[in-house]
Amino acid sequence: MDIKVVRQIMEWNENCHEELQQHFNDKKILMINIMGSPGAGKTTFILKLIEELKSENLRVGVIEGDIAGKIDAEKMAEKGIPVVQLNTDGACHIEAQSIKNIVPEFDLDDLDILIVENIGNLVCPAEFDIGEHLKVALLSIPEGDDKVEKYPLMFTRSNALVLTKYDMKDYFGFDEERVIKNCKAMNREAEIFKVNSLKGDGLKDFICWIKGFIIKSN
Ligand SMILES: Nc1nc2c(ncn2[C@@H]2O[C@H](COP(=O)(O)OP(=O)(O)OP(=O)(O)O)[C@@H](O)[C@H]2O)c(=O)[nH]1
Ligand SMILES: [Mg+2]
Ligand SMILES: [Zn+2]
Repeated sequence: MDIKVVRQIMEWNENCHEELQQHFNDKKILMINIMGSPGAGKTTFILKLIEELKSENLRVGVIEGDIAGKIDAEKMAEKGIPVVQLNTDGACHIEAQSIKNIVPEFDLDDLDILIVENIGNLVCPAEFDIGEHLKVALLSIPEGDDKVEKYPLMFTRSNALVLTKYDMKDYFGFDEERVIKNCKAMNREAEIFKVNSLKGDGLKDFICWIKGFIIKSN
């Protein structure tokens, strides 16, 4: 399968977040922006999530954001998932204009959900709205239980915090209460999920939550 690769060019001023969101509403697409550090488990989470969503007849497309290469897009394509690779050539976040440029590559009438895997970075992806309905921050257990305090914007602006690699919890002395307390203190509405993406444990709760946002066709 040939993977379309699009480059992000940072020469615009227009913020088309609201226009994009309206377009997704018109097309009845739920758009989810997945963020987190390099290696937090974003791709593994998305792959397992889509596997489970498929069994519920929900159709998902993916935009894979990476500074370079198409390793993650290839993983999606292998599973027959409609995917476009966005390469930022060094930029450490995705902007709305890039999403606007890429959206025509998808047949939105054939999708229910569009997922963006943002650049691996706990800092500036949180600053940019990219047409999404939901921002989801992934924090993996091995990264440590102080990250919510050290990178507050990510956890303040996200609708959900997913603790990934939850199967590793006993090996890293991870103080889950500390993380939840700090996250809730800065973002009372944040949903919190605990997931092992290798096996899918904990994904059901996440799916149940996003289903509340799926825009029904009729
Ligand atoms: N034990 C365990 N390992 C996991 C889990 N999720 C991901 N991993 C592993 O963590 C590593 C990184 O996972 P990726 O899904 O590639 O992480 P990513 O956030 O997409 O990484 P970048 O795209 O490079 O930022 C891989 O070796 C995965 O197999 C999990 O729930 N449990
Ligand atoms: Mg990835
Ligand atoms: Zn950046």
